Amino acid sequence: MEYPITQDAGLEARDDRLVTDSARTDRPTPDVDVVVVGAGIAGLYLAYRLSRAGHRLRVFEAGDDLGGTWYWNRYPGARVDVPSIDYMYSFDPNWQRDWQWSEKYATQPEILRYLNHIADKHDLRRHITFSTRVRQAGWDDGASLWRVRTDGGDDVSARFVVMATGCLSMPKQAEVDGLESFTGEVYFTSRWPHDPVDFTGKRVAVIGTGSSGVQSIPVIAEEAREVVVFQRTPTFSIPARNGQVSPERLALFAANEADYRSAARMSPGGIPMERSITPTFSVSEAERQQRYERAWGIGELFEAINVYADVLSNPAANHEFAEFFRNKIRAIVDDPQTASDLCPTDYPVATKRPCLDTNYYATYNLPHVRLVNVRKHPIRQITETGIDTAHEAFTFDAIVFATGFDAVTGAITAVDITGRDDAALKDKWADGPQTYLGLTTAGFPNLFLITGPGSPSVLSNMAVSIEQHVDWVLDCLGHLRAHGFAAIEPTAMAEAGWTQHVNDCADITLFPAANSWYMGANVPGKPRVFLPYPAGVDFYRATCDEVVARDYLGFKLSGPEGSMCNDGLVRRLQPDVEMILIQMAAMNLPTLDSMPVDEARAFYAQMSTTRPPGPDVGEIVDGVLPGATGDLAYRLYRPPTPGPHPIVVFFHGGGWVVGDAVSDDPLCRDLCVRSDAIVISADYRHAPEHRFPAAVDDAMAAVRWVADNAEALGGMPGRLAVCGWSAGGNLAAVVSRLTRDAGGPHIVGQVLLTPPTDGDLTRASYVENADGYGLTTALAQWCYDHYIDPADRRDPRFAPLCAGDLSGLPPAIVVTAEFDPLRDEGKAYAAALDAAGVPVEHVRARGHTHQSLTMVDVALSGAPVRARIANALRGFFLPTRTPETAA
Ligand code: NA7
Repeated sequence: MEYPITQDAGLEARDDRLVTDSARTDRPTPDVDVVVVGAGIAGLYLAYRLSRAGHRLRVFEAGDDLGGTWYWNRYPGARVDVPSIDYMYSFDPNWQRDWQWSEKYATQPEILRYLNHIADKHDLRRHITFSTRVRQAGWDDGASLWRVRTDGGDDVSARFVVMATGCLSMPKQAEVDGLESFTGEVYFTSRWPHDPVDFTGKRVAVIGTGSSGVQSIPVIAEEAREVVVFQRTPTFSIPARNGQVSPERLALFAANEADYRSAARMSPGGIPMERSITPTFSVSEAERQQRYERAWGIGELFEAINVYADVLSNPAANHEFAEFFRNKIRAIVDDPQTASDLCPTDYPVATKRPCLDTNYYATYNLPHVRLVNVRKHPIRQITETGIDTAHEAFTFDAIVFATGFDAVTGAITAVDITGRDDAALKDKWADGPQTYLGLTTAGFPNLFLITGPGSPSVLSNMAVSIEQHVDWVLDCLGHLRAHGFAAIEPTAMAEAGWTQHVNDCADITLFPAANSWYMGANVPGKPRVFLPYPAGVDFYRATCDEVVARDYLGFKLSGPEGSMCNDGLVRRLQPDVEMILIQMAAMNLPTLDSMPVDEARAFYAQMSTTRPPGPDVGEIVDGVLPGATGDLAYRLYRPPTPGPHPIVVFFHGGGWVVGDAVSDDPLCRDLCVRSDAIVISADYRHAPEHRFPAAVDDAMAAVRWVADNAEALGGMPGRLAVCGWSAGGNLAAVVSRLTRDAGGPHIVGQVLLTPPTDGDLTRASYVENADGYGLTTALAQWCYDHYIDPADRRDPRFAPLCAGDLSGLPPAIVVTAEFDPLRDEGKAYAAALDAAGVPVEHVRARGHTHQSLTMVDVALSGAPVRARIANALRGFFLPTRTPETAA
């Protein structure tokens, strides 16, 4: 179906009056406007908002009563792991008059009482059908409505379906043989009986040491005669330090609740808290240890994860923090072997859900509590009387499964949902969920997922994320009504873009390194895909709001009177690059082209002092080499491996005007270590004092000198490549051709990182990226004007793209960045090399800017591109490419 780009002329905007669908259309009137699946925190808030907005609704709930997660998870010790005061609805500002939390972390019964209180206070039960599971929901395209069937025999049509099914509500199967033969008691933490369970005097097995195990084990151990914990993966847990609600927090809250809630909405995790921007190793070890101790002492998960900015991205930072945890475990647990088994070592801290506990580790010091490491002693089977491992037969009166959930997607795909053309959602998601904003999925019109995959959900305070999603859905329904649309659905492009963006966000973190339920890794056969959105509640909310502000960007809206589609991608930059640009914009720095040259150079040098240094190399040597007219500084980076090494002559960026031999220091270190080659960053004379072709002459002189002195420098003669970024990339390309024409020195390969190749300012990339991505078109123009006269700009020593013959040039890797004014000329040069028969690899760096690929340890998304550069260099240096064999 074709959708016009703009709204149909016949559709004038209407006000927000409630107009039923039947008033607008001769299509069948559905039984209700909205079916909601689930009556947990999300379902209750939906019932509240939908009913007050005049929508006819039905809520189906499989449980016999409301509460969702808090209805089912009644195991001993079950508590929320976000402070109670943050884990509640914000829509009812009068709550303080009729509700008080008794503890910092409320127990399951107290939370359930709170939810019942809310339901009663706002008369929500009348919308809910209990003890009824939705089995099937099928989209009827002709009638433009959903047909929903339940196990109670209901057959209900609805314009919209909202899945409020929760992220941790579909329990995992037991996955152990022989359970049916066990004659004792069997419990699942996720389906705990309503009547009290008495373990007094009993021998109890607990399988699983996630949050449910960590919370329940100490409480079970208070009663039981013997407790044996079967642990597959140890967990990182910090003491909850539960008690009274903190008076400071209450005071903050009481002072201005609206501000407090608003700060939560604009925070990274849904709890008022500043995002840490301090990298771990930017402060002293003593300070770091103090900071870790403080986090351990506060007893709040978000505080702990937020100690430093790079805990979830820098392996070394993560390792140090993990070691702090392991030391705590070793200090608490008496038996060294048990302590060792309890220490997680095979995944980075916080990449599996960390836990909050009360006496968890100390429980293992009790004489009747024992830990079995099932990685060493796998469970073979459950028997009539207990559990057999490969080495031991245990006898139990009760077995408790705390084995977790088919998280985030399990409860959604458990319903047989079919969309357009009877396509099943389960099939569509067979290789992993695809959503737009975690709220909607293409091919399934009018289906909303509350805290679905691709939204912050389980990485955030669920109460805040649920409200945000429900509010967004309500606004959307209001918009559809007001504008006469009956259906909304994301486009394939928007969905693919969002799925890519979520993966991009995950890929710059350590999350994918763990076999966690965030990755779907806990369920046999489930695709390994990172499920939640990790960039934060604040960024996520801003994105959802932006989609609306841009006329429902990425959605098709349709109705009897017409349709509209404003297709596009809401996030195109790499997430870390976007964050850097936001921070730079907030600093409101002057632009180089607004300054006199000397000031620009000083400013450029000053900016370089605040960046991370890049990786350690074996040795750094500063020296001078003879340039075309005088000495030039160089810096040599030697790999830590034994030499001799191949050599890369590197030319720095800076528009021929700013920069020097050390201004691309982190990039050169990175290249050196990754490619295992000596990198010699050679300076050249700068404009405007020394205009074109001074820089070219110096670059040629540097390459000749390095080739002549390769052995003395520790290099391998004949294994010489050139590399440059920006203006330096231009010089590397120019030198490659000039050395070809001069018959030497022989260059085995050229690395051109976002190079100018003809400076044609009329290209589309100069127009599209004129502002906003660091290098502006005005700044590029400023550089060209300082460097070269307009009359010389077709000289191939400035414009390699204008060289008549590119054949026989060294093999090349050309990197272009999507949001770079220079993108199109780099692309054109790669194509020209290819056309001339030069082996060329063109890397299109998606979501990157002119500069971001050089930001080592800052824009982490650039690392895979630099890895490809290093890989290309290693290829250039293979013996088959040396002068003897190249001919
Ligand atoms: P989790 O966090 O998924 O924990 C489940 C635990 O059960 C975990 O230690 C699993 O080990 C273990 N497990 C799962 N299957 C098996 C089998 N077959 N054999 C042995 N051990 C097994 O679920 P929870 O209910 O504790 O917590 C869920 C969330 O609720 C929690 O994160 C909070 O957000 C609230 P594994 O790690 O998979 O090796």
